[in-house]
Amino acid sequence: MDIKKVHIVIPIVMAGIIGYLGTKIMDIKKVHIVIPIVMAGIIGYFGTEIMDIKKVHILIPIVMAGIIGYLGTKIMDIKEVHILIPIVMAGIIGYLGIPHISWPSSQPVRQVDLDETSLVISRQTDLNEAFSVLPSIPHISRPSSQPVRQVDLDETSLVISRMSYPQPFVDKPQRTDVLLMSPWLAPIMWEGTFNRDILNAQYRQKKFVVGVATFAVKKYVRFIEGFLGSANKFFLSGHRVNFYLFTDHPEKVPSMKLAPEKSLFIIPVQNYSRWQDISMNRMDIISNRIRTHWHYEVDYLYSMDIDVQMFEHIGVEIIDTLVGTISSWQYTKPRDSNSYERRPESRAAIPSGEGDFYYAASFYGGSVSEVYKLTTACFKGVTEDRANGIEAKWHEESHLNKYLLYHKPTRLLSPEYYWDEELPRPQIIRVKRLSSVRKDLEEVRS
Ligand code: UD2
Repeated sequence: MDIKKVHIVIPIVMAGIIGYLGTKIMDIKKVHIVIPIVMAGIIGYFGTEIMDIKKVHILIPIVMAGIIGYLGTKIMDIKEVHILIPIVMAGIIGYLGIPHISWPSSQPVRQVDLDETSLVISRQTDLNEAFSVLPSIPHISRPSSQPVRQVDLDETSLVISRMSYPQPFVDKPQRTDVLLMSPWLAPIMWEGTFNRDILNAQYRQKKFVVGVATFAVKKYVRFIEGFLGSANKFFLSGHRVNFYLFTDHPEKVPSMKLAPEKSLFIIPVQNYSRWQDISMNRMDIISNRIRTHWHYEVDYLYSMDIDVQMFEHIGVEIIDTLVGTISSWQYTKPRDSNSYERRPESRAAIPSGEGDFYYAASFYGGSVSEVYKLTTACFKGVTEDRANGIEAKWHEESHLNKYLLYHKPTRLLSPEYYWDEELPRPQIIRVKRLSSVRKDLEEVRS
């Protein structure tokens, strides 16, 4: 039963009966007050007992019904109208009830992590015990018998030490030439919009460990040195980072001295004859590795292409729950002319007229659990496409774009964080933090 719709239907049907009774059978004007009140009481009762609607919904239909009855007896005295007025009023009653009820959203607003179910149950027991000692006071809302979260009240608050830095002013935005916030209020990282010293001071206390997953399969081993050398210097400098390098040629990984807070883990991986499969299977490998290892090893995880180099600091401003990078190729294109997969047969399809930014698969990440959900969902799409004999336009990048459209990133990295070397740099790109390495595609993928 769709409980919400029934809330409109019941009063309309009831009101129809009221009107009918009023005009055809009883023809006693006073009854027009009594019957709708009784009926409305029933509606309200059903509303509160069955449908989880607030008590005020008893009051609204009763008052409305009183007005209906009054109008019927005192003012109009036209029997036919008794059908119409209660129906309209009942429609209003139903409509008033709706905003208080949560409608099932067409877009998921919360993703339930099935692995957390057992945790929720144990928290419920604790809370119930704690509240059972309180006296029963009827007019005070008691906590739901099903608590949905538990806040650790004993957690030590993070205090950052006194620092000297330029004062921020609300009427002096740091940048006026670029979008600083998405429509869902996710900040977009641009040079000149944040103070890295403040961020570092906050971040250091949290002692997070960040993982970076990158792949160097077949001829892409040639990019390892440039990637690791620059990442060692510029990627989360001074913070703990584990680089996880997947390769089919572990023996070709150059020996490199990394900063003390950085570690390199080399993980053998098979190769595939098609470069597209190497790229797409990254999603599956990352998802599996999170479940078996990374879940216990790192707090945040980022996936990065290997054929890149870093030229400026990429710091803790990239840390958030779900992070996407806006593609340097398509950051000004209208949504209908960029590279989304639009064929409805593909699981990566985004309907025409939809789309926020075009995200690059070369750099995305977030908390380990969010990246797990993302990679699992994207690879499921890849697998279903394979079974249906279709491959998305830009492979796993298309699936990533679909995912990030319906699971909005909590933070966005501007194209500074992946600038394609082939493009001329416009003024708004004040720094090129990370850039692709020029390559002969045919040669390197052969
Ligand atoms: C785009 C995406 C890339 C991926 C690809 C899929 C950007 C900037 N990059 O890059 O993330 O979605 O399209 O079409 O949006 N690899 C190997 N060996 C190979 C081939 C690939 O190790 O033989 C790995 C390597 O880590 C590489 C990554 O896969 O960085 C992506 O491949 P690519 O860089 O050749 O793909 P590209 O430049 O078309």
